[in-house]
Amino acid sequence: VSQADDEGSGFDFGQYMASKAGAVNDALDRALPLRQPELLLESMRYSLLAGGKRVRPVLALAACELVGGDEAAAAPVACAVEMVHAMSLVHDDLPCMDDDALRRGRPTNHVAFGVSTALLAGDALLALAFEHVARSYAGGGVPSERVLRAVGELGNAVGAEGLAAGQVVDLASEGATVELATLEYIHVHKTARLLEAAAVCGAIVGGGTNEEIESIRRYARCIGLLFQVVDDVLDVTSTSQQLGKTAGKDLAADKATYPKLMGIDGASAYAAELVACAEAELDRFEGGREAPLRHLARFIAYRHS
Ligand code: GRG
Repeated sequence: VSQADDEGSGFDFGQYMASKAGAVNDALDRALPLRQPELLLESMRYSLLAGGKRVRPVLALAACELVGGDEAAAAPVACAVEMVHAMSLVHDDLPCMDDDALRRGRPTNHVAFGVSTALLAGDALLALAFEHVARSYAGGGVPSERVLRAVGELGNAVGAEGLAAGQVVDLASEGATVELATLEYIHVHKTARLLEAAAVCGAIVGGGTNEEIESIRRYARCIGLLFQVVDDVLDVTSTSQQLGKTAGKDLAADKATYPKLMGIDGASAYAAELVACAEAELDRFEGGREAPLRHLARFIAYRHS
């Protein structure tokens, strides 16, 4: 996707992301202090506090502010979504799943701590996500109907209609001929669903109307898919640049990707369509509050790595 002219908007997205991600990192650190049993807690902290762009929690905070809520109201759901994300990466890397040795430039959790500890750390992070929400909102401030609705949203995004569903279909598709509809199903569930839940939970606790919440849901689903389409295109174009030829590693690899099923031009056109759809959902919001989410969509579309 080629870069739109973004100059003169007066919004510093890099600064916005850095400051929100910093606040999220501090909140996550406080939510998971090192205690006994140290091996388990170290393993959980290793994956939760090991960097990462923090796109999902920032999405929750930005969606909350977009509907007029206070950022502090969304902090617990923002942390919970990142805990779920961290656990999904730990489990995704396990030998029985993708069997990866590196994540964010470091040994994966099971390489550092062993498979059984990594499995338990993932389980404990998932449990902590819901415990953290329950405890943080117990003091009041956010109406309990909103909290309950957010918990339902997050649970749905994790389970048999969300991440777990996407993962099981992905694993079952290995080595098989994958059609576009199946590829889309995998990415809607594995990647887009948690981004969607992050934004929707933020909008729910921020007091958005149902119409606002559903606009934000559609926006987030578009950027979730966009994330994956751009990733697939970059895999091909960065490899082809390195090799000085048009066929990149993913076109040859035994894995379905958007460029493989739609061609590079088709996948690039699809990415352009997704960023336009995402931005169109923000048009109903006025007053500049939508700037962070607009810039986030563009950041995902126009990144180079
Ligand atoms: C949820 C019960 C339950 C089990 C997990 C393993 C699994 C089921 C699902 C896999 C989900 C998965 C790993 C999807 C890929 C998501 C994705 C695009 C990860 C990369 O996200 P970034 O770029 O990563 O935001 P950083 O490192 O920046 O956080």
